[in-house]
Amino acid sequence: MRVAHFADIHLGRNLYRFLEVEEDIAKLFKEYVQVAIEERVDAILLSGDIFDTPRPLIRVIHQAVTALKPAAERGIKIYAVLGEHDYPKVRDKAALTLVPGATVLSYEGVRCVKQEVGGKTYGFCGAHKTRFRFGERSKSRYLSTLRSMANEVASTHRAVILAHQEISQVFANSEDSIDVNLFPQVFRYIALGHIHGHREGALEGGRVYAYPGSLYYLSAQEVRKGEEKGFLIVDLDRDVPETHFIRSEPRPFIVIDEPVERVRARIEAELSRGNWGRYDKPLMNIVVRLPPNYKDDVYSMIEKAVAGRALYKVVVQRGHAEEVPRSVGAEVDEVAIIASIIDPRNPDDPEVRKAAEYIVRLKNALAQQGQQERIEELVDDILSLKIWDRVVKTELLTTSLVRRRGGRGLDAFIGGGQ
Ligand SMILES: [Mn+2]
Repeated sequence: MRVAHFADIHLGRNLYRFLEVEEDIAKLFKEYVQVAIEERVDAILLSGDIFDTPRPLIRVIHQAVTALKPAAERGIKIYAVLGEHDYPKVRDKAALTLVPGATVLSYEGVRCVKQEVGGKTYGFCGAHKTRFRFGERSKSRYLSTLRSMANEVASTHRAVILAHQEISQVFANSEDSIDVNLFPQVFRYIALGHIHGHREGALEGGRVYAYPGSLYYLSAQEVRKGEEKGFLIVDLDRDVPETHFIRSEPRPFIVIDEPVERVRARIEAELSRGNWGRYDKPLMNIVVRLPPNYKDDVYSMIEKAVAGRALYKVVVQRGHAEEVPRSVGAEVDEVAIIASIIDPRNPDDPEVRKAAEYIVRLKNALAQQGQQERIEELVDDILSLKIWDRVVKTELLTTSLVRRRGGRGLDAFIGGGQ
């Protein structure tokens, strides 16, 4: 049995507000699903973040349906898990459940499904996206879920697990990482999603893990890192699953980062190379460093330099990034101050300190350009902390105790007016 493995398509991505980006992504996805059909795969795996948001526009849902329908009509199964981008933030259905033929695993009850191909049975399980920074408990719960899924498919010829997850082999410094060796042995192919570049590796017991990465450059950061774009065709029947990486053709993306006096020449040099493959123009992220007292209009200078030859975004940085102070002063302990506001009675409680630390990180991220992803992640982190329940309840309890002490009107509410 052969499968196509995609992840992090981010349909509907609104990059620098260029509609072209959304259209490019939809087109590439449809095209590579077609390639998967021609490669005669029996299933398509979607390892999360297929949509850029949990509530995509109708036209974006339509893009997913249009891309995947030809596969479903040929009897190719579609298995998916959700990522942090497309997981509903409120009680709702995931947009992917609207795609005919798609089975979203570990979302509406079904964790594993079996599929017969050529007289053999294959098992496909999907693990829910989980963050581990809130302690060992969540990690052990995750692993026990994986073990019970492994039991469901233990008797199959080959078992595959889909997970939108950070693993320590790839995300060495992330608090949310898990060692992929801990995944049950029964899963011979670990179909991962999350990072936007291609990564894969072999494990003991003839097991393979892989991130196909996204099909398209979804941020300037990915260009700086030189990520490879594409998807995987995987033969599950070999002793060790055999992966074949198919490179996609994303719109060329140029990142320029120059002091203002050099930016013009650099734009010209990049654009005069001018081979954009199937595209009429490249994407460009132009970081311009300005001296603090610079007064001229950089935006119109750049507009003239580009002259309609690129889809570009300008990021202006005044002074040099290294010189921007990250906090008010080294002697001010911002975390301690915020912790004492969150919970005046237990400012040293580790959970309170952690909440304060995330709030400081969020403040720093807000002070920088281009930290959109990081900001969203931090807001999620802060909201998922358990202390809010306790802190907010304590506050209410205090208020109602004070209230009972008597007084009238507003006095009653604020505590008896003594
Ligand atoms: Mn992700």
